[in-house]
Amino acid sequence: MVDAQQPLVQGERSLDRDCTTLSRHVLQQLHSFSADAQDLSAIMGRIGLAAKLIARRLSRAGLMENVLGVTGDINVQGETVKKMDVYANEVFISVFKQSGLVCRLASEEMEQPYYIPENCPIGRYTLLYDPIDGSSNVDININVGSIFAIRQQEGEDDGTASDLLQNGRKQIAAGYVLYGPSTMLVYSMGTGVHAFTLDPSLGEFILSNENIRIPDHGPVYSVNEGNFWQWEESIRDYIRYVHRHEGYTARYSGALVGDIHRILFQGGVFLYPGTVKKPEGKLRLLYETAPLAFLIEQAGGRASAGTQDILDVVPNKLHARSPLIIGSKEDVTLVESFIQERDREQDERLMAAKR
Ligand code: FDP
Repeated sequence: MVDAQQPLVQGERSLDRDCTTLSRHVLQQLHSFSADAQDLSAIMGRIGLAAKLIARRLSRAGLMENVLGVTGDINVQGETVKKMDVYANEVFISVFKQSGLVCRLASEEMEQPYYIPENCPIGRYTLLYDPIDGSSNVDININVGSIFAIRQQEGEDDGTASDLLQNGRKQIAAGYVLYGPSTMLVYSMGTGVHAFTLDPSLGEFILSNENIRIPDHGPVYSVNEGNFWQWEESIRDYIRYVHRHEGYTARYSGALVGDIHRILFQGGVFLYPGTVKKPEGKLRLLYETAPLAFLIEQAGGRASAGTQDILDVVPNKLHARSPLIIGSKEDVTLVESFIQERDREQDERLMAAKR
């Protein structure tokens, strides 16, 4: 007879691990079975479902008609829309329709938030997401990602979702999905950072890394150096510094999620700085830089917009952009020191000119 109190010795650990699904893990993190905790657990479960649908389509994309390539449209950001962008955007909407969980979805692919009125009386949450991050990689079968954040609706919505224009510390949860050799979902609800790997045989995300800590320093610097000519001098100073010192190595995949994933586990820094013409850079605050900043801070790293922590930046519109310097604490601080140095020199010149 099996004694229920006695642990099963053989295979016990792997069985326990296989049972730690995403939804169960959220409830464990919240230490609660309250209605609120159940809702958040269900939201994460739905995000997991969206990830599985997207992963399934990506894995067969080369064999299917009308999956790869562009739609011919230009999105609200002025960027070419890929068929996978549209599909993935619709997947997130579909999984949250009639869920009673989320009242609004805001995404890179939609100018205005998508309202699900039937959910609104009960679902106080808004999902912000980038359905396919790194979409230039889609057509060549290289890793891409999805980024998400959950925020709570604050006050009445005036029809423009202006309550979303708040700093990143208001995020309740954030994370990303990496569609790589395996599909991984990494999330935080403000209690550490945890990674799940999709087990295709079970069709479930299973806990693979709990309480991930980013190293304080790492060798990787990840930046599109083709933009060197348009950067501020301070960023060029930093890049010249790494070129002249031993111990650095460059990695840049073209998908933010992949580059951040590497840095989360191995340390280093990712930069997408502003340029002289576009000081706010390319990446979007509400559904790209703020969710990743939330995650990396939870792992013990830092995320900066140059002179301010990303999580303190308040957007002035839904699709606002921000520069991003993110990763290991020491590496982000080093990049900031080059910015401070140039700012100080500029202040001194201004003072001298006034005298
Ligand atoms: P993409 O436009 O291909 O979706 O989200 C923006 C992003 O990719 C990031 O994933 C990626 O790091 C960056 O842009 C790549 O931009 P560059 O080609 O300008 O380097």
